[in-house]
Amino acid sequence: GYDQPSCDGRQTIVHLFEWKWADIAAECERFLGPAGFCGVQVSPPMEHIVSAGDGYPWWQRYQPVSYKLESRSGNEEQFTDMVQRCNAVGVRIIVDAVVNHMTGLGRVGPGSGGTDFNADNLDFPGVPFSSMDFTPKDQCPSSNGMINNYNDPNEVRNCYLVGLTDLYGAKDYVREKIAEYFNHLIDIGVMGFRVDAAKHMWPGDLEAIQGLTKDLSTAAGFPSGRRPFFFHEVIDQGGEPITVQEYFGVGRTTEFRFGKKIAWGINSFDQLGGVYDPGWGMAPSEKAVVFVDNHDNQRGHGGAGDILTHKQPKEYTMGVCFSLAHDYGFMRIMSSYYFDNSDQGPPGSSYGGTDDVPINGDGTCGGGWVCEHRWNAITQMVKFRNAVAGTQIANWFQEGDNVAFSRGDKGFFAMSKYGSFDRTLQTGMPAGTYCELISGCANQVTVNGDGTAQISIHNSDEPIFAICVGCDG
Ligand code: QV4
Ligand code: CA
Repeated sequence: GYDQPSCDGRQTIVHLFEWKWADIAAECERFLGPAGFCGVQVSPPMEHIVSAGDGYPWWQRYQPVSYKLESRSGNEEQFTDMVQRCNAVGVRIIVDAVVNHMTGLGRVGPGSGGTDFNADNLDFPGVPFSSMDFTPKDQCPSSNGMINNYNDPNEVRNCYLVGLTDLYGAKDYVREKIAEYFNHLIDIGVMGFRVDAAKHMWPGDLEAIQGLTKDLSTAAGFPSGRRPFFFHEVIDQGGEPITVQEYFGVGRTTEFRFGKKIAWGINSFDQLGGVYDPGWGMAPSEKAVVFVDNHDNQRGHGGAGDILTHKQPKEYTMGVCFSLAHDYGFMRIMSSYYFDNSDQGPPGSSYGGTDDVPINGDGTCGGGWVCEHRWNAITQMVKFRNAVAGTQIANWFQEGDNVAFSRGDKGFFAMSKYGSFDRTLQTGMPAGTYCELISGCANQVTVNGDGTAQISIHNSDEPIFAICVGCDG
């Protein structure tokens, strides 16, 4: 079904936000493949607006001009090369699909691929879309045509989101053009799609569009009959009529409440036991995509507030590592660039381009790229999550600022807020000597015949402990 990623059981994807295709290809080969990542969520690959007046912001790329693969990250040839090289090392590509709308009103061409357009005339010849392909005004209940009232689903789905020209998803031609875009990407070899602004699309329209998509490409190494993976960006924090549950028939949904729960739990460890809160309407594990932060809420856009980011490295490390150790949802890691203001594009965007991602001798990134996915503890916990896949949390322990639990009999995780912990705990694991992952196996841990082990944490930057069956660092 649409909710199953196809990456040989690997458990984590990383959003390489604003990276160029050539850099992603290199990162798959030199890092993500060996580290056991399932895939990469890439920035929207279609032609987008170019806005010098706004300082070439990152959000240019959420205003589609056409479905030509000509973006700030590269052209179609570079995109195809990336997909092939990542696939070859078992790392799959997930495309950020912006199909609720085209550009904002007032925008005119040319776009990043040189295509002309005029948003106020609803004229996008690069697809082509014309005025008949946008949601008719009489379907939008708001007085100014914009979304103002999130309590009215008709308004949320039929009006313009921040002035973005809204595609009429009920129309066969629009569905076919979107499916054609998806099928082009499937033919190139991608594994799936993050559907941007899915809350602003009718689930029935998504079902129809997805129904027109091909199975994944066997030439790209996917088993025959495999459906593309779909997850839908629906910001549901409770309190609005549109819920994630409406989208379960068309794949997974983004679970924004998880990131908030993690932030609260890192602040106060006694709340960590309830990070999955079905009583709050959170999606069940097999329907949720989870993340500590995303490209919006890390900079105060959609769903911001009470969110941990790379700006608090220690708390962020704890939040991401706890999430990776947990058994809830399908996990996405954010990989960011440093920024001073919330519109600022990636390194190099001040001149309209994007800089390469340089890798330092110690494996960290330079050039203004944060590369959270390369932070030691986070990288190690990606391996842990693969090793314990399919098991559930057991042997829960929480006391003050310390927490620990096992994943079935496959792994044991512990975290101590102030980096100082010594305790004998039941690990639920088979007797033996294990490599402690965060120390890179500098520390060896003995699990006794009765499953107990001495758990020690003495590290204030990465106050985390992890062992797992079959993990040798
Ligand atoms: C401006 C005015 C409007 C006016 C309009 C038209 O503010 O009042 O009507 O011009 O004249 C940018 C600007 C925004 C501008 C708009 C249109 O920030 O000021 O409107 O462009 O030109 C990203 C950014 C937005 C950005 C958008 C398009 O976050 O700021 O808007 O890209 O470039 C809700 C949704 C959720 C959404 C979240 C941000 O439910 O779906 O808001 N999240 C996704 C993406 C997000 C992206 C979009 C949706 C839109 O994750 O990154 O928005 O594709 O919660
Ligand atoms: Ca819409």
